[in-house]
Amino acid sequence: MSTVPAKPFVLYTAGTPNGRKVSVFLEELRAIYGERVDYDVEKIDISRNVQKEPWFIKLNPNGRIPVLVDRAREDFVVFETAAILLYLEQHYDPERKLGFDPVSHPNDYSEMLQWMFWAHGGVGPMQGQANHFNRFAPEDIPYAKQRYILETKRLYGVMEIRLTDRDYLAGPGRGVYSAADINVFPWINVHQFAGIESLDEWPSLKVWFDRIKAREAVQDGLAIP
Ligand SMILES: N[C@@H](CCC(=O)N[C@@H](CS)C(=O)NCC(=O)O)C(=O)O
Repeated sequence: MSTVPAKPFVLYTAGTPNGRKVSVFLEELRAIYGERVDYDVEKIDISRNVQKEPWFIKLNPNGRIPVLVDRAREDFVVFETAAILLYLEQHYDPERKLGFDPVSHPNDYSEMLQWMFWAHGGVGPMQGQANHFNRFAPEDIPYAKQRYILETKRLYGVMEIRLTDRDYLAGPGRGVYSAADINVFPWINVHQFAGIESLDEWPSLKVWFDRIKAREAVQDGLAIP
């Protein structure tokens, strides 16, 4: 009797921007490398706090999605989205199609890290707080609502500056599509949820957004879970 080999990864995730950073990246990898980077999806119901249950805390002490388990590397566990993308890039993108080699292209690699760290400490948490105070907070706090929306818009303006004469955030010339773009795209994708009606204020960001959104792998990644 033949057994079906397990897929190399398990992705514990939910339908949120952070979850989708990883599913988009995995779908982009799958479009290049096929079954070698296939993955099982375990949907975590964050509305029921499944991510705070003891079994999940063993995977990620921070109690948040997403988490990637790499069956092909002795069930190595990775949490924090930017760290997951960089891990996948290091081990599963030998052709460096979604990133840059730190040894042969150190400046491009540094630019990619700069934009990933910037988004990880900026757009993600600020837009997340804008969502919280505008949609979920048990009391109405106008100062907090205003502060996080304004900060999110300021950060969109930072991307606008960078993208004015470029197609992508990192890399030579007009830039090259990479983990730096995938790391922030799912947040821009839900700008309306945060109360930002349109991207018209940031025309270069809008062109970048439309270009990435049109990619088939991005559409596939956004559909998970
Ligand atoms: N810095 C973390 C943030 C992860 C995060 O905030 N995940 C959210 C969903 S987008 C979550 O799990 N929320 C549920 C909770 O905080 O309990 C990362 O990049 O992985």
